[in-house]
Amino acid sequence: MKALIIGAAGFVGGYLAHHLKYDLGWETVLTKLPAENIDGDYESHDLDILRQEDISALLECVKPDVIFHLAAQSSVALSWKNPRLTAMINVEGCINLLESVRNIKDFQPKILLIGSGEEYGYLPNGVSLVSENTPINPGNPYAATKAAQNMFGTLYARSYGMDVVMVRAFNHIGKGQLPQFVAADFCKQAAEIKAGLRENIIRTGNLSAKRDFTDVKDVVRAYGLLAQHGKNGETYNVGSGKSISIEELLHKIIALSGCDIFHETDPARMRPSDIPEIRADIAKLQKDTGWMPEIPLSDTLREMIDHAGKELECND
Ligand code: A2R
Repeated sequence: MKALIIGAAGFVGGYLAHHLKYDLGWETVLTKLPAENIDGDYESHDLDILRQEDISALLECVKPDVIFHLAAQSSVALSWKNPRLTAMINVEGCINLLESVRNIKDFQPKILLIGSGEEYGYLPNGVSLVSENTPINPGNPYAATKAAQNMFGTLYARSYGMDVVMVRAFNHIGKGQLPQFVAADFCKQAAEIKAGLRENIIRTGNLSAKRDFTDVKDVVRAYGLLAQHGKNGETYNVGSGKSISIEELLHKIIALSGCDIFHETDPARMRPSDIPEIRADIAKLQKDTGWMPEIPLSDTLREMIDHAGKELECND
């Protein structure tokens, strides 16, 4: 099996590349933006997904069996500041990929379009567990673009018979994640306190929201299984199926740090219009692939705190 990961220099790409090459034994080719770097022993190509002719040339040359489309503007905050850029990368970029595949004769790769649990957005009253059939109601520009990506994928599968599978990934966490995401932010702050670099107060946003967290290594295993067993034109939630409050997450991180840590609300970290609770119904994913999350949350958080501590030592 030959896989191509588009947008492999981001947070998920490294984990997915490692899983495909070393756990599944697949030939694994990566793309990155020219200014980005990729660690490890992989064939890699520079690619900007806004340049359709470059996507077509690369596909003609690599001819992958499976394409994982990770390239994105993935920051919700930046999507508010620059919705046009977000739409260009996330929607136009995806159309460029779908059109490139469609225009190559006798070429029928499986395409995994990686979207987000954010697509569900505001939920009907009393609903927190969302299946793929729950109506989507995006609450920010990033989510709107990912919803559009999902619709284009579904359309191309139905209308052109292309083998496209859509994913809605819920919060995935692991070492190496940028501190703009809540778990990585708290782990970094805890590591700084542990190292004596700051007062023992973690600054937080809204603590009452409940979210569905999964280790990124479990998430990429789901992507590998969906590439093999995901059904053409279908959307799959990828998450743990459980939710925990950000407050509970914070207390786990504090306990794992082994330090006496207090917390304080920081208005700059409060997000407007938060959705109180969301968790993924993963029955469809489990039925079609047999996937189950395996890594306990506390193992992931411990690894993240240790990694953040090591990074502080390296930056010394
Ligand atoms: O924005 P950068 O410089 O971090 O680069 C990102 C890259 N990217 C692009 N690649 C090709 N052509 C473009 N025009 C373009 N613009 C941005 O895609 C980054 O290296 C990669 C996406 O990685 P992350 O932002 O770290 O996302 P992550 O966490 O790996 O998530 C993978 C996928 C994304 O589609 C998310 O929206 C979804 O999973 O949840």
